[in-house]
Amino acid sequence: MDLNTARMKTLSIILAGGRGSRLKQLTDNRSKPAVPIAGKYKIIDFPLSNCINSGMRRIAVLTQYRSHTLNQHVQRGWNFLRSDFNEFIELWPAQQQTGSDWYRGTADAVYQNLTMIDGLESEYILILAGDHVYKQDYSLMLQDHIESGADVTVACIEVPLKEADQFGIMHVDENDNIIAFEEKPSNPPTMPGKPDVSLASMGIYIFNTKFLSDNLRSDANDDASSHDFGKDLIPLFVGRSKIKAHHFANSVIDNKSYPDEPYWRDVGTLTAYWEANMDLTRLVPELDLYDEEWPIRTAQYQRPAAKFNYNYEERIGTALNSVVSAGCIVSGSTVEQSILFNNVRVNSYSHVNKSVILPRCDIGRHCRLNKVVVDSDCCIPEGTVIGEDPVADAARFYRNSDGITLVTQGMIEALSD
Ligand code: ADQ
Ligand code: ADP
Repeated sequence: MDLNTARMKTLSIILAGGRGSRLKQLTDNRSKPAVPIAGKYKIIDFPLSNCINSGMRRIAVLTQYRSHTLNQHVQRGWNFLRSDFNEFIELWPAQQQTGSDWYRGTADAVYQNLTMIDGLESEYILILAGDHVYKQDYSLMLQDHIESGADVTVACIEVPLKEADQFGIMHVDENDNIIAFEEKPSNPPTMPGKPDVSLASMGIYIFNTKFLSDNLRSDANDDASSHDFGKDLIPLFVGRSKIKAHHFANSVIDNKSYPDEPYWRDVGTLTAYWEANMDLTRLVPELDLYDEEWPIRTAQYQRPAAKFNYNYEERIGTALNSVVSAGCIVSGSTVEQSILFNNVRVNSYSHVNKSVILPRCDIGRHCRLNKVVVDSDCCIPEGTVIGEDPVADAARFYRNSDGITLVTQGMIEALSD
């Protein structure tokens, strides 16, 4: 089968149902894939854009936890495919199709939709997480999968040993057959000859459809299983089925040379989320969002351009090394190494440093913010200082051990109670 036909015979399934509780109050009212990122996007825009750009345009988004804003975003921004060309992006909410359970785990989420999957008669299934920030050409991974004759191919990336306990960790032989796999091991094994590095699963899988559906059906009846790809199914295939690793570096789309691995982030924690946003304020970010060859799309709204009002007497009113989105007004204040999402206001004599300000926030006059993530729709009262006194921050807001403070609307309201 040529690659073009194979792409059209692939169903992409984006797992977008998880809560992402390590993002703390940022996922109180939205699922992790719906968390805003990089100024104008939501995290799910990355796998969705990768699918479109890879020519894999039959996409199901599986939703469950607090899915309202995610559904809204996908409906408003991602409804441009034509079903008469056999292309679609559909939302598949958990709807108790196989009993009274909600999705019990990632594998169960797919299992519960098997009737729909069977109806689509696809040859291959690409399983993606809805919460990773990266650019990848999945068609190159598909090509690899077809050429190797594998039952399942798992995308992998080298990660530092100190982070390896957060991932599924594998061993491969010289032909990239996966010969061992352990989900989130407390004592992760390292790669041969690389004592500081482990080989991690990216949670991205390509399955032959029949192989997947047979295995999901038997997993569903296994009471000992937690019905999760990483915990249950993938380890089970090792030694029994043809399970191959695909190196992420072989399916990135630009030809740059990377000192380490190409850019890929699972923005699972508040620190990782803050860092992924900060990465984009660098002089030359590793993740190039300005690359017209591989556009990252999103739901677009009509908004005016960003505006900067300079106070010539006091010489303030600018943004330095920052990403400022449409609809923002920075007036008589300084924004430094920060990300302002759409429709943010920063008022006079304020200083915003190394911070991530989500949509529609208003930072009052004379505020100082340092290493703060401000959730959407927050009005920061005049004169508020955050990021200078850890004890005061922890008492009013959520402050983590890396010194990053998260501020939400609820926390601001509690201040005036
Ligand atoms: P985790 O990221 O810990 O590990 P998980 O939290 O289960 O895996 O999330 C995977 C994806 O599935 C996420 O996009 C999440 O939103 C979604 N999801 C979770 N529960 C769901 C449910 N009930 N219904 C629908 N969607 C759901 C996985 C692998 C590891 C691998 C890492 C890489 O298990 O082996 O290393 O991904 O990040
Ligand atoms: P500050 O405390 O910085 O003075 P303001 O809320 O008064 O904050 O806004 C500062 C300036 O931003 C206004 O004087 C105006 O020039 C500009 N501004 C505010 N809202 C808008 C808007 N909707 N369209 C255009 N400019 C605006």
